[in-house]
Order: sequence, then C-alpha cells, then structure tokens
Amino acid sequence: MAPHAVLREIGCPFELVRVDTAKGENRTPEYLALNPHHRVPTLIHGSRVMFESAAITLYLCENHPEAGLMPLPGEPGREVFLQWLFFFTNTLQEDLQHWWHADNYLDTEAAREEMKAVAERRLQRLFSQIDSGLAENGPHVLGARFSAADIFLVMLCRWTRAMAVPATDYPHLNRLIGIVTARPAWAAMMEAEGINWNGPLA
Ligand SMILES: N[C@@H](CCC(=O)N[C@@H](CS)C(=O)NCC(=O)O)C(=O)O
Repeated sequence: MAPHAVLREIGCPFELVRVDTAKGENRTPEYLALNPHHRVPTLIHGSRVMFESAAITLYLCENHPEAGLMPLPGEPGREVFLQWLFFFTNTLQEDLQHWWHADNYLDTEAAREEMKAVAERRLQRLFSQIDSGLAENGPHVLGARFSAADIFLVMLCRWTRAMAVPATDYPHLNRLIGIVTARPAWAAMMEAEGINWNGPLA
C-alpha cells in the first residue's frame, strides 16, 4: 500500500502487478527469483530489483525529489523523517506482524494467543505515544509538512482495524488518517488494490 500510494503521489508511470499471496503467487520460482523472502511488495526499476516497503518508499522519494515527499539530505527534518520511517517499519510493523501472523513465530495456539495479547498491549502503548507526539507536533509526522512517513504510518494504522482499540480511536492519529485518506493518490491506490479501510486484507 505505501509504495503504491507513493508512486501515485509522484505521478510517474508504473505497472502494477498483482501477486496474490492467498493463491501462492508469491512462492512461484519466478517471484522467488525476484524476492527470495516470498513477500510483497517487490519493485522492479529497469534492471534494479528491490524488496522491503520502507526501503522502496525511500528509494522512490529520492528518485523523485520534485514530488517533495521527504526532506532530502541536508534539509531540515531529514533526521526526523528517517527516525520515524525506520521506527514504523522495524518496531510498529513488527508488533503488527506478531498480531496478524502469530503462526509465523509460534507453534501452539495457546502461545499464539499469548503473543497476540502482548502485541496488542504493546501496540496500544506505541500508538498512544505516537498520538501524543502528533498532539504536540502534528498534524503530520513532520509537523506542518506532509511526507511519505504519513503514508507509511496510515498504512500501518489500517492494520489495527480488527483490534480492540483501533488507531482511529486516537484523536490525532485519526486526524492524520483523515488527511492521508483524503488525498487523491491514496484513494486511487485503494481503488486499484480493490480494498477499503475495513476490508479483510492486511
Ligand atoms: N517488512 C516487509 C513485510 C512485507 C510483508 O510481510 N508482506 C506480507 C503481506 S502484508 C507477505 O508478503 N506475506 C506473505 C509471506 O510472508 O509469505 C515489508 O514491509 O515489505
């Protein structure tokens, strides 16, 4: 979702190729040759191939500085952008993975249930901290400036929709969700993906 929305924000031509994980299309020899970790997404740019959505997001932003989707090296806010993008992908997204995909980590149902409960508690704390940060220095992750970090965070907010306390329950996160989802690029991405905010896909 995030690299796709970033491509639409940039407005450059691209081809979207659906890889249906439910049908195992991410485990075909052709796909594994591109991405041996059998995960989506994968970006192909000329002869270059890369995976990891945050890395792809950063790469797209730096290849299209005219889109202004992140502070470039030397610009104010660069360190804040990097800090949050990395935090979102390696801390927030990891707890979300524990909740959605506990079967990737643990064998027994009881252990998975316990992991999900712990992940949900941790996520409530993390989202609450992020919400407080947005209260002090919002409405975006970078304050007044919209960036690809907002898109990445809102993508992860959608992953909470089936939890007891979804991200939409936090007022400042909810305001950011409203800002990002009102953007034409986000709406076009959701339509092309065939998903809505409350739909089944993560
Ligand atoms: N850290 C990776 C996570 C990607 C990821 O977990 N993708 C899931 C779908 S949301 C996937 O491809 N799962 C299929 C699998 O692991 O086999 C990223 O951000 O690109």
